[in-house]
Amino acid sequence: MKKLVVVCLAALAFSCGEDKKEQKTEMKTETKVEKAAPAAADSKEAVVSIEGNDQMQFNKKEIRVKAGQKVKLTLKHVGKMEKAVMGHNWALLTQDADVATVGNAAAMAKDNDYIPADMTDKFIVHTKMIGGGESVTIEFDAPEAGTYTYMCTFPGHYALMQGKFIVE
Ligand SMILES: [Cu+2]
Repeated sequence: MKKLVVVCLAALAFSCGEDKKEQKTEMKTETKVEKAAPAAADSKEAVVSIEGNDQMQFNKKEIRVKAGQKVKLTLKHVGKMEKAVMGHNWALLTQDADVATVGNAAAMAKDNDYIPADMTDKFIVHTKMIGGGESVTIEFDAPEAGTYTYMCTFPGHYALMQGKFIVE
């Protein structure tokens, strides 16, 4: 009988010790999470978003980034119309490019996603063409400081769908 009581007490003490250990471990984990929480904003990357709609418009006339930044740009087509009728892309032109010249050539380049094959040197970067409800993200290094033009190369869109891309 005495033996049984001793065994029981021992078991009680043991389990009590275990509980304390567990609690300690939990507290440690919490502290760790708190420390790791707020990550510093990364100024090496510029996250840009721009929208195109069924009214043939971009929602921004100007985009500003800093020289040396990596640009992560997302184009979202917030309309409902199909790519074949109201397709949009986002194309960044070199400074020597003429928007109308590129735009008119692009209109004839349906087979190449409306990017004129003989003018690829006028494009710094461009997204693919998307339709309503779609979005596309590209990443590129900001070109050297200066003012550039961006446009949509879908036929007839550049008159309304263009803006300034300013690298500071
Ligand atoms: Cu467009």
